[in-house]
Amino acid sequence: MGYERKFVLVMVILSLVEKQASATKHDVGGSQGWDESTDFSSWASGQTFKVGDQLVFKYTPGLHSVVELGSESAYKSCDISTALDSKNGGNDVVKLDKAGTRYFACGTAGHCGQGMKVKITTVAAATGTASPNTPSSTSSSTASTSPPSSALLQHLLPFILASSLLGFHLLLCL
Ligand SMILES: [Cu+2]
Repeated sequence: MGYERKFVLVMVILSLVEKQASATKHDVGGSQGWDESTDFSSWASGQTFKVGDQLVFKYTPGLHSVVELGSESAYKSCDISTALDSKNGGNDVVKLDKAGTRYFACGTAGHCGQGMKVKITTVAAATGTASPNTPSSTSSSTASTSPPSSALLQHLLPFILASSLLGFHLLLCL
């Protein structure tokens, strides 16, 4: 009975650690944030956006806003009238809940034209060990470029944590 409960506890901890490791918060524009002077296309090209990740737009409220545009053409022409959604809190979180491309621009007059816009392409979350039915030959280049030792460590870490915790619990019981 008692042992079973501990096992459940360990599994809960494991799943929490795994979730923390997979979802990423992306501060849009990096340290410069959501601002006219930031080069968003080069920032975005250095990021990998996965399903479950979040975008965080940080800016001074009133100075800027975040408008989500519905199409590539609206994005290119800075046509804010077709907005799907808009936010103006200054610390706006957007969850990337599915794969695909989304377009964001600033709603302040003139800012989009000055380059204050970003195109986010979200890819399906690479789960690694959680998808054994996926043929390895079709997996993306990102999987092969990451060193196997660090990937292994990343997957072993929760187990090491959990087993040390379990050991500690058993020690207390004895
Ligand atoms: Cu702006």
